[in-house]
Amino acid sequence: MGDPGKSEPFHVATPLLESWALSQAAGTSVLLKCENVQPAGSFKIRGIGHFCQEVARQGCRHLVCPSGGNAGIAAAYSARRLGIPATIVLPEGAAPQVVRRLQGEGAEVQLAGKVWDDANLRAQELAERDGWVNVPPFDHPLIWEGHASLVRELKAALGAPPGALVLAVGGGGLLAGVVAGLAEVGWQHVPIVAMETRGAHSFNAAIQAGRPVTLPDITSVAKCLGARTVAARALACLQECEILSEVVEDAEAVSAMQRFLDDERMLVEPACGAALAAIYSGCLGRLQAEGRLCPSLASVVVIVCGGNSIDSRELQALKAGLGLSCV
Ligand code: PLV
Repeated sequence: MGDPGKSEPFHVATPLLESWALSQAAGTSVLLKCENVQPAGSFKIRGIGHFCQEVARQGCRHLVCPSGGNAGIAAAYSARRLGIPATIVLPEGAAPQVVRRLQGEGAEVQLAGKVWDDANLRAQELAERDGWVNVPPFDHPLIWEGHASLVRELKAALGAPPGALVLAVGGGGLLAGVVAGLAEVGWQHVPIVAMETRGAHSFNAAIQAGRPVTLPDITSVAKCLGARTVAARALACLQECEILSEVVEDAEAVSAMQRFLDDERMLVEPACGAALAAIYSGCLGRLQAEGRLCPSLASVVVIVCGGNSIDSRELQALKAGLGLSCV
């Protein structure tokens, strides 16, 4: 603790569990990569922990991180482990349990603007004004390098490549990290199903337009998928791997959260519900029927990205807001 020279990673190697219920729904073996059990509640600790350790080694004195929540918790957790002060900038309307968790990690919390992009501008100002190091939640090579560890764990657990990999896309950091990891282990032929919710679909919109697109607003409840513009690196990944971009409605993501809670007794954020909806809403089956994915997949890995901005009360409120109270 407090020794920036120490290089044990902050993330843990997560379980890879076959899900009976999701396998039934998909008609093929579904394996869950359980990033929800990471120390800071999501996969984010892989990349952000790595980034923070690197900048600490280079003498960083204060970290600032603009976040939808989970990147901030990963940064605050890393900062505490490294003995460096941290300021986390969240959009206004951030979940109170996230603010409490950040304060519990010893971080200072600032609220700025409506969406992540506003918080990002504020964090950049603070970094410039005060000489702090800005921790980018998704757009930095060290973040991708850290996330790539997830694929090394898959390789160690599975040996043979899965038939497909399902993940959620916000700013595209997880996608970029997974693509880097697939290249590293020689699995670049594994198709990736990249899930977003409508209203936070900046990756899909950019693909449709054939160029980077900035969404006018984030209207989805999956605020953690809400970077208005996806990282350029995420679009470059399209040249390196087979990536199938799919968009689900908020109601599909939220009912996937409820079904996952009942099936696996794990509660995740809407951002993660988007990935689970690939199975529960039948996207995977449709891609197979359309011939875009192999009709007989040996197995499918779903990255259960996790997330802290959720509790039982919030799940009820999300369902009520979407008219899903009876689900
Ligand atoms: N969340 C970022 C960006 O928010 C954050 O600040 O926490 N699943 C979960 C649970 C997440 O928290 C995020 C990103 C993603 C998926 C998407 O990851 P990305 O941005 O690397 O594509 C606005």
